[in-house]
Amino acid sequence: MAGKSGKTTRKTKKTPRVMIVLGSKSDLPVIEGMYALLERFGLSYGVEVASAHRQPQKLKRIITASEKGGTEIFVAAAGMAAHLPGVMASMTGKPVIGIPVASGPLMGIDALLSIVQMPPGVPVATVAVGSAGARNAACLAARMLALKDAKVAAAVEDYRKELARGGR
Ligand code: AIR
Repeated sequence: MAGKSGKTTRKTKKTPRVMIVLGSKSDLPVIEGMYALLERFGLSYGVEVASAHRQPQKLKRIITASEKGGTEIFVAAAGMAAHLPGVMASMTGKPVIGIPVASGPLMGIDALLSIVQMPPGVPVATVAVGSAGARNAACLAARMLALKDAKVAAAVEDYRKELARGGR
């Protein structure tokens, strides 16, 4: 993780169940709220930076290695002409969740439209713009994995109960 360690990769396991890819290091603050949620849901995750436009080969390598290692869900956060989630969805058959980042002068409208308007056959599950979307990406990944994982399902239900009690 960027910050104390100065690194941009954070892994709780060698092959994380959820792989998060960012279009730029500058997107890191947007996904900060994901970590506690993913940990609460008991999901291992990794964070990589690979711009679909600036580093397409690196992106391909990340997808290939993650799939080989058993990653089940990909999350992609990017701003401006945010093609990262869509390009990732073209490279993998696993679910891809896209987080639009409000990084440019259009304040995320550009990223939202770039991510949500995928052509038929290549889906990206688009969540809200910014940090709310990042948190929902963590929740959505957990709900997907909960379908086949009772422990994750219990953690998701526990979180929902907390929300119902007024938590957020
Ligand atoms: N971006 C990077 N490569 C392609 C795109 N769309 C996005 C990043 C970031 C924004 O452009 O996801 O939100 C600005 O990136 P940077 O690196 O200039 O700060």
